[in-house]
Amino acid sequence: MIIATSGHIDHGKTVLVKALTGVDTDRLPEEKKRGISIDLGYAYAVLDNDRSLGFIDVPGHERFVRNMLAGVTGIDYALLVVAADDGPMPQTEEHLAILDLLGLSQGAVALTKIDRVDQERVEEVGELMEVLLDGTALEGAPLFPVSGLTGDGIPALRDHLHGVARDAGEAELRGNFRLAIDRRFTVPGAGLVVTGTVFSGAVAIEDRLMVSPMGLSVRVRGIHAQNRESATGRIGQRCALNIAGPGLDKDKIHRGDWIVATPAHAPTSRLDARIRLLRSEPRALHHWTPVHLHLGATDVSARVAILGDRQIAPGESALVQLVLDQPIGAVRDDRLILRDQSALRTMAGGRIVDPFAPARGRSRPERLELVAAMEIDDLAAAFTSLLALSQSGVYLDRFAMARNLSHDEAENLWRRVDMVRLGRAGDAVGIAPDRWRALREEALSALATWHEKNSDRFGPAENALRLSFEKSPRPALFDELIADLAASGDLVSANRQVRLPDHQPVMADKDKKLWGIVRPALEQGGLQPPAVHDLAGDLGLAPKPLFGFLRRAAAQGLVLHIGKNRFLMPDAVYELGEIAERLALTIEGGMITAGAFRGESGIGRNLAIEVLEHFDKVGFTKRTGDARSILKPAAQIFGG
Ligand SMILES: Nc1nc2c(ncn2[C@@H]2O[C@H](COP(=O)(O)OP(=O)(O)OP(=O)(O)O)[C@@H](O)[C@H]2O)c(=O)[nH]1
Ligand SMILES: [Mg+2]
Repeated sequence: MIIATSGHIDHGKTVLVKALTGVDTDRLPEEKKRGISIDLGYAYAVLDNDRSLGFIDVPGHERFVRNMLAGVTGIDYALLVVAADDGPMPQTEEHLAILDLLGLSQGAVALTKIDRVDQERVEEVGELMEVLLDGTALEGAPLFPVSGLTGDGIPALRDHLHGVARDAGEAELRGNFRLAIDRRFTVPGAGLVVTGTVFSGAVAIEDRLMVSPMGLSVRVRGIHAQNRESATGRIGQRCALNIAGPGLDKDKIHRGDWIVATPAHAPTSRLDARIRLLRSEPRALHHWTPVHLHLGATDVSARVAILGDRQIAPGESALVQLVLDQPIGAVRDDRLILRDQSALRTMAGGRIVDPFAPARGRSRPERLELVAAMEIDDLAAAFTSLLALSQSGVYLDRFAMARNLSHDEAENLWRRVDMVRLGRAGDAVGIAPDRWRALREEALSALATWHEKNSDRFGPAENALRLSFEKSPRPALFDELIADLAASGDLVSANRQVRLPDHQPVMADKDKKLWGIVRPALEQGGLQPPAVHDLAGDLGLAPKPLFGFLRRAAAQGLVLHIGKNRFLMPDAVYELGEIAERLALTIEGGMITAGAFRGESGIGRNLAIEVLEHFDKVGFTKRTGDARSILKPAAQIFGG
């Protein structure tokens, strides 16, 4: 468990931590000289054989609230310190407001310096604190009168903290590993060490991690968890990680960076959040107000875009989009604090709802419905609501990343939820089963309508069918739809054209006769039948009408128009596709050039280029520079 102090300057936080742990956390010469804390201090107290309590001691000075914030965003338990002689002071209230905005409900009040006052004063300040805590997340927190100097009351406070830690047990392991870096230093002989609070997941020696948001890959060489050497570290602990990696040096890493498991590395600069404006704010919060956003151990300047209503009244909670000046790492539920532009006062705080918010349409009704779904705490309920709202499906990786789900947690969720899962790993999409059924039906009825109007043709180009939808699905989703319909035998897809299985294009008698002559000639031509002009010569036909006929035949799917003036039988194109496929397998990297393809297929140079261009057009290959890679199996594109 990690406990952080908080409270006004000079109220005895550091002395209290020393009384509890024996450690003086004021180490900087400047801190010694001025007798105040400036930066975060760290101390540990042994709890039992294999566990200890971690303390983060924060500075109380109003100028160092930024440091205080870096210390308290990831803690489990707040120890609010107030001096019995002074009573509550401005940073007592500001720190309490921060703890409340962060939603910290676990904590206690330490009433320090009781050696300086009489019992009556102790009771008086106790009552003042009770009133102050009223209505906050810490309402009803126990109060411990202590003296850090005489040791009075310290055993009772210590027993209480130990009891809380024992009752809490180990934090439940969840999510990918994320640690908010608050210090980094080099240790002679060991190298670079970063320390911080583990927000989620676990880490083990030899793990590969990523410094985020910059994206630097590192390896874990050693771990200290709660100040003890350990093979692993986990959520709810403070850890020091000895890391190594190419290009790594101390000056590249700063407080505020994260060190995370690679799947959790997803920098973002637009985040939707629910925030509450402090009741004590003098004015309503307006759209596009500049602020300082504090999240994890970082702080960045940002603007607040209010979703929906154009202002937030003091004391009110609302959804906002935070538009950052630079990217940070964040996931749903990360707690945040907003301070004013000049970093003089705390204004608001809350939690991230969607770390990957869109730049456009952020306040559209459809978008607000999605945000409402994402705000649902229950994982399966939130995902099911998103599915129901998302016409073109939910990107699974994105959902898992936003919620920081580990691979197993995500797979477990996908199994529990009723959905159709589409696409390949990396950009897999989940779609609601009834939506998928509706899409299938729309495709088939649009196709039937098309056939009715064009009974003499094979069928529409896939993209034309897509565009005929009332609301056209994304191309990638539509590809999945066609593949699914083809797999179930509900339609036939070939060369990016589709037809219903029982549709036979009607051919005029005259054309039937011509086809009887042309077909054998094309078949005989194999992979390289004559161009239209030569074919006309061979068959004793006029080129122009032959060309017209071949185009009609192409519309029926009987031949394929390749290049400008050549038509091939579909089987020949399929075979050429298989040749390209085999060729790619023999080449490292799988990139085929026109020269290699020509050599392998034995067809002429011009035709080879025209065939490859046709391959690009139908989505079989993709050209990069002078070479092409294969995108899909030949059977899928040409097999229909
Ligand atoms: N008499 C008495 N003095 C105390 C007690 N606790 C702290 N002090 C004194 O109060 C002064 C401030 O104590 P610190 O512990 O440094 O206060 P702090 O809250 O850590 O101050 P910042 O970190 O600067 O916000 C020091 O001179 C302490 O000796 C106490 O219980 N009794
Ligand atoms: Mg201090």
